[in-house]
Amino acid sequence: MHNLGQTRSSHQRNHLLLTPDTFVRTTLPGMTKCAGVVHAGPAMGAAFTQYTAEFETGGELGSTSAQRFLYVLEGAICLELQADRNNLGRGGYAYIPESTPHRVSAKTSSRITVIEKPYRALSSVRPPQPIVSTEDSVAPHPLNDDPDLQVRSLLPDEMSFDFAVNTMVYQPGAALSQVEMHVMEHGLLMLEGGGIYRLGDSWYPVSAGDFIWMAPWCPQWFGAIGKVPAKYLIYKDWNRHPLRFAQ
Ligand code: UGY
Ligand code: MN
Repeated sequence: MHNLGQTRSSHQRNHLLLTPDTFVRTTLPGMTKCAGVVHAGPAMGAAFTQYTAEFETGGELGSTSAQRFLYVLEGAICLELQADRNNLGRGGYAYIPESTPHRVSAKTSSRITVIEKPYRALSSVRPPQPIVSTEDSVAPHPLNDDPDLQVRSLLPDEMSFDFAVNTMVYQPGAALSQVEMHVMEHGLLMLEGGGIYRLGDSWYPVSAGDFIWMAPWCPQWFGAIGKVPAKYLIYKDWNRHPLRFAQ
């Protein structure tokens, strides 16, 4: 079915909205019984890549030498890491440091989101260790004292990490308290509900399944609309000096 060239997807200088009707599947090196939808990467100016991997039962992800974060959207996967076999279901996640051998396979038909980024080491700080956990085990905290906007930080707030991944849950009607403009870039996957996202000088209706990339300093604001909470998973680079080669 076609829709006469209409879509909510939009690619602008400082942001990208990708809606599921425009997703194109591809196979990345090493994937078996698995397809990838690449949402963000260096080809458009991002310093990280994010893709959704869609597995058939028994499917596998390829390897990477970059640090990798994965979050299970649907189904169940097995992560083999440092002699452990970790079973992760919906809401399970893992952080795998750079150059750490591991294997990701699907126990059933599954979807996960994957973030990969070359690590920016600091001479004064040891690189992070692997993390395997579940979102449920992370305590939420309100953003700017707003009890209707709860954030879960999936990675520890430590200098060794050069990026953060959080989930944010907005009760219906809740909104960011300011238009944010900051040096960090974002990769954002809408997980539940919807609302209006301001990106640059445009306001977009967004809902579960949509992906957004925000370049550094892209003006951004979100308000949740509807009768159910809106939830998204959001990546940002941080804890590093803005001069690329400075410590
Ligand atoms: O962490 C953040 O910068 C977050 N508050 N941004 C966003 O939700 N667009
Ligand atoms: Mn932000």
